[in-house]
Amino acid sequence: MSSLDFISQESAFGAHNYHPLEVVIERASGVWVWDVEGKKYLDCLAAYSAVNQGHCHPKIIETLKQQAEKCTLTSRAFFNDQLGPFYQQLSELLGYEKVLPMNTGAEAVETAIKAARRWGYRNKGIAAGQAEILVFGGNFHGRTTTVVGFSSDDAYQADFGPFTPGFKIVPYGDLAAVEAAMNGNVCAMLIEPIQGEAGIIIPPAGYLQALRALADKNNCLLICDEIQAGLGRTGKMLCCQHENVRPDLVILGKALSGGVYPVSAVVGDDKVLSVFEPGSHGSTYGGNPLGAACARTALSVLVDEGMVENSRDLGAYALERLCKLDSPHVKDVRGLGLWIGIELHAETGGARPFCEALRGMGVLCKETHDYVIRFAPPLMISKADLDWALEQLEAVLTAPLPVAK
Ligand code: IF1
Repeated sequence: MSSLDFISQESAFGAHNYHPLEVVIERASGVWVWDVEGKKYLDCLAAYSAVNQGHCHPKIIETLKQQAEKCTLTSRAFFNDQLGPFYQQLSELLGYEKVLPMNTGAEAVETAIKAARRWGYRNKGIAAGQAEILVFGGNFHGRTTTVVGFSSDDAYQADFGPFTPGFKIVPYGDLAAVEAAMNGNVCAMLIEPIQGEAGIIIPPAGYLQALRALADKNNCLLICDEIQAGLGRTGKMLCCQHENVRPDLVILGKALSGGVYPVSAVVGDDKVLSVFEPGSHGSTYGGNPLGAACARTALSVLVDEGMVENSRDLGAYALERLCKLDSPHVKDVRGLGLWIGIELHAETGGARPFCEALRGMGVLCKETHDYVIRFAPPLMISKADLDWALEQLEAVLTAPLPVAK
């Protein structure tokens, strides 16, 4: 079958909740992917940062194979010999006492919300049913009904209501708005340290530190959603470490398993995570030995192969080079580590035709929010491959407008 055959098959039998670029990937290795016709592309999306370690990292795949042949799922009705070592490795890596494993990012966000509310009732003494969580304009934390209920984007929530109450949206980056929204019922603030889906929006310097101070002053929790920003993407293990901020809860997903298997987690101290007693929360697949084994290797290769430092160094280099670009189409270039947003002027008509032109040249990027090209290759990319990708980007951005498809 050709690419077009696969695309029509998806369109005929699948719900149309996505609008992918027209490339049908068959095979992948490191930063490279190949389509069914054998054309090779450099992946500059990295599955929205789930393959920070590169596609099909040999060590992670080896772990996957070995564990798959031994034991894949026990449920949490029994112990397994992979979960404890995963807990210890992740706790020690991030400096927290406890880990609670889930599968998808959205489930881990839900877990953090439940933890924060219980902590609010049981430790802070909030009256029953009154707990509030502050969230931020432009947020993206997943697709469950509770989570889209506090989105500020109509596309994510139109006609999916009624929604879970207890969330208050404040503008991202505005400290005074947080202070104004603060009251005795607030049990937590839930924030992305950099907003990915919103267009790689970086808050003002010192903002996270100030939120940390506000959380302490008002006895509420600071919860960082590091599902996309964490695990090396911004050039630190966690994005909040750029400001030396230690959240009460850290939410991880995506790259936690290097893109081979869904593994997510909430990491925190006993003071919060001890609100869960047996029976109060769980998941059939959460903490399964296959996922736990993959996650251990995914974390090890991130550290052992210097991917976080590579993200920091090559990210700074790429940002500097893109900032210097003299392009009539570019309004702003921003980023941290290998996570760069190139915002185009409204007159260009949007980022999609640029991503399509790049696809033709062998570079896969994805637009976000119409005007931003998101550049986020796997963190193990070499300088030579990065240079090649940047040359293609520079060529597309300095040429006349690509024709919209
Ligand atoms: C899609 C976006 C990225 C996330 C943060 C939680 C989740 C995500 C900060 C939920 C997920 C994904 C979801 C995926 C595309 C992607 C995405 F464009 F939608 F927003 F990366 F930018 N917190 N982000 O970024 O994790 O439940 O999906 O495992 O929904 O199409 P999940």
